[in-house]
Amino acid sequence: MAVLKILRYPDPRLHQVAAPVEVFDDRLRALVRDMAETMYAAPGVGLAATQVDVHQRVVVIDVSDTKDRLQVFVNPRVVSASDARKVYEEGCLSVPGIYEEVERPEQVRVEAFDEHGEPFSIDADELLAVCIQHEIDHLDGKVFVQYLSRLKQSRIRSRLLKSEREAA
Ligand code: GNR
Ligand code: NI
Repeated sequence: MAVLKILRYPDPRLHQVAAPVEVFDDRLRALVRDMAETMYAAPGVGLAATQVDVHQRVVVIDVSDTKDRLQVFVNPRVVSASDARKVYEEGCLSVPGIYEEVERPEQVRVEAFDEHGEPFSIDADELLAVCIQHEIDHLDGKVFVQYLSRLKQSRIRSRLLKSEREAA
């Protein structure tokens, strides 16, 4: 088990598109365990493999208050989305200290595989719906700040580069 290092925006590796998982082996399950440990340590409600510089389509989520309901999504796909949209104030472990409103479909149906290769489908709403869409975006190389205006994106980029310099 290990807590992995989380890439920070504007690291260009956050924009790599992750490849589908083809083999459901112990290596995948070790990655899932390390990602869960990293998410709980952060703490966060979700983590995409892209954020730990592994460019495979793996996501972990736990939106429970008790932090004992890990959900694993391998090769997740949104197969349908509600017409209704909802604005939610999002944050991201790769964009620390920044919280901004993003509008997304309120409900989504997601198909995925678990870490043993078993397919499943879920209807997500509320925070889970926000989170799974946010995580699938990471797998596609997209960070939530890309929904904001270019001015806001450039301010966020400058702020994070400055805090990186000050931390060095
Ligand atoms: O911990 C997280 N909280 C969060 C809050 C609102 C919308 C999305 C998220 S996901 C985030 C963890 C993260 O960065 N996942 O990629
Ligand atoms: Ni994120």
